[in-house]
Amino acid sequence: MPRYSINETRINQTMQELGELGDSPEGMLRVAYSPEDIAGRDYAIKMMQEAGLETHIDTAGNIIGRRPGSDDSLPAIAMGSHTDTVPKGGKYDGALGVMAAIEVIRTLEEQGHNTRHPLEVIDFTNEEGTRFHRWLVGSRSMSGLLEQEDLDAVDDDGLSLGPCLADIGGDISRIEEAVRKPGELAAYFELHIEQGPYLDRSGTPIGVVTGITGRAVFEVEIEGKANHAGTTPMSTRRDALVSASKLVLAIQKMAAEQEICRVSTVGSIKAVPNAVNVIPGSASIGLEFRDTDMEALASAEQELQRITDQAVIDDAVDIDVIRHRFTTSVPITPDMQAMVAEAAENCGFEWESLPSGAGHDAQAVANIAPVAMIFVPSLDGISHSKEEYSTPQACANGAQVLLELLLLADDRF
Ligand code: HGY
Ligand code: MN
Ligand code: MN
Repeated sequence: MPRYSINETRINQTMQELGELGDSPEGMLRVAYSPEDIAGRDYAIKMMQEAGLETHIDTAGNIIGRRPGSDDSLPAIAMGSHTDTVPKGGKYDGALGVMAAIEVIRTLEEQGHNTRHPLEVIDFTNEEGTRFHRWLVGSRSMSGLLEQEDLDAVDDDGLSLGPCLADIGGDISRIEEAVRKPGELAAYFELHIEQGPYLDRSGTPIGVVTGITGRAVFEVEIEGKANHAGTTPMSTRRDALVSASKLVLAIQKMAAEQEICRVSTVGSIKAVPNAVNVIPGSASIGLEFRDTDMEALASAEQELQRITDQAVIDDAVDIDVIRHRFTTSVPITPDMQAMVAEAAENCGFEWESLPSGAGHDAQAVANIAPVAMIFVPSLDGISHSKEEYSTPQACANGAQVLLELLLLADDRF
């Protein structure tokens, strides 16, 4: 039996209320640093304060709510995730981890339970990386993993990170102040929806995450020759979009048929001047590879270079491959996995172990603290879409296990 029970109605109410902020008929629009994101952040701060947390925003824009422990000399145990979403995303990705962490604090308050460790609830900013093609910005800032390229990044519409950070209470000129050293946090726990089909298919209520995937993000820019669509013979064309389209299929084959890495995705494509009667003079595709094995990502990068070199010859185009970002895969230690499993069992839940195909803030925080992740099922495995859904019971189950995990860690660390 769990020591305390979270309030199932309340956690689902806060999920509902947060889900209304930035909602649209096409899905959630809380893209990092946008007015919609700021509305979601303001709500998270309000809920943290109502739970009695002392809140502040660090120079990287992360929202941190803190509850003192009976022994404040101990490092804090942190829980959290992110409230920013992909464009037209879902209501549960990230949001559940932040709202459940607040629900845990509220339950401890109601029970008058003082933990030994100070506790923190963290809403990390720009986890998705929709802005600037750089993800985990808040958690990498806190974990000392930010690079100069992150600070220099300019968005598709020419905006740089500095003013965006200022809009959410951060300060790029002092961003290094957000860095926390190993030892400052005793542990970090993240509850998250699985975003894949496995728990939903097996009917298992709780996932014990064994590791978090690595990821390699690229942009490929193709230069051909713009020309008249009506008068230019097919044999003389240097069509950048045709070359890009062949690359899209070749990149899909790398995972689907050659099995070079676990998944490969081309998520964006642009043609210039994007007019039906002009042969596209230039085109670009945004793509990513994922695998828990970093060797596989290195092989994928080599194959990408090979197929683009071949395209230069075959299609008489010029090609530039831009390497945006490599994120290292992170294993969750066996003892942290065992503690999640024990928490699930104490709550009376079946559990199963599985890796995360999605990236998470926990993989950055792992650089400075022991981490553990809890998954709950995503209906039909859908995520990053307005169809994303986890049942109220799944959300409550996850929050319950998060509370139990926190109490186990507070006793043992
Ligand atoms: O893209 C991801 O894996 C995560 O949802 N940000
Ligand atoms: Mn997420
Ligand atoms: Mn996501």
